[in-house]
Amino acid sequence: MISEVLRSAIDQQINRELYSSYLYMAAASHLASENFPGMASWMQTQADEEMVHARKFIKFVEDRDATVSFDAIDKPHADFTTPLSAFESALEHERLITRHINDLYTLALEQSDYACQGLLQWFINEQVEEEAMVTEVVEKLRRAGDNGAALLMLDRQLSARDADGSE
Ligand code: OFO
Repeated sequence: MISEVLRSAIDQQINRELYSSYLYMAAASHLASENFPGMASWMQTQADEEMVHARKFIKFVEDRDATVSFDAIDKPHADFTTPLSAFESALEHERLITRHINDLYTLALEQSDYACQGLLQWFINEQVEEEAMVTEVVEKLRRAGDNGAALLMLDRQLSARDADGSE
């Protein structure tokens, strides 16, 4: 069994993971319409990963003999005006997710839920990777600035992202 307070906090995190997927899908669609197919593909891969994250939490709740309570997913709020602002929004979002994962871990400690701590350790490591990955793209985009050739090269490079996040 899982405590009610922890189950409810995981429900909220499931909603955040689904929102993350929605946000990355919106960014992918916007970048595709701006003719950055590589960046769009990168964002779509991330949207798919976020669904995997949501499913990981869902399965955990089910395995603990509890039921997930699904809530409405917010409209994605982010600045997609330029590739740089889209990736900066993604970075800001990942930092927020990291804070929520850390808070969940603190709660799992307070509840002495060792299984949940194990699950969350995976997410803690995942957040380190995700923040590093998005930071790298943001820095490359800042360096590219308005240079069209550099942006096209970066777009081609980002199209090579594998499902595991590596390029
Ligand atoms: Fe972006 O890692 Fe899940 O939310």
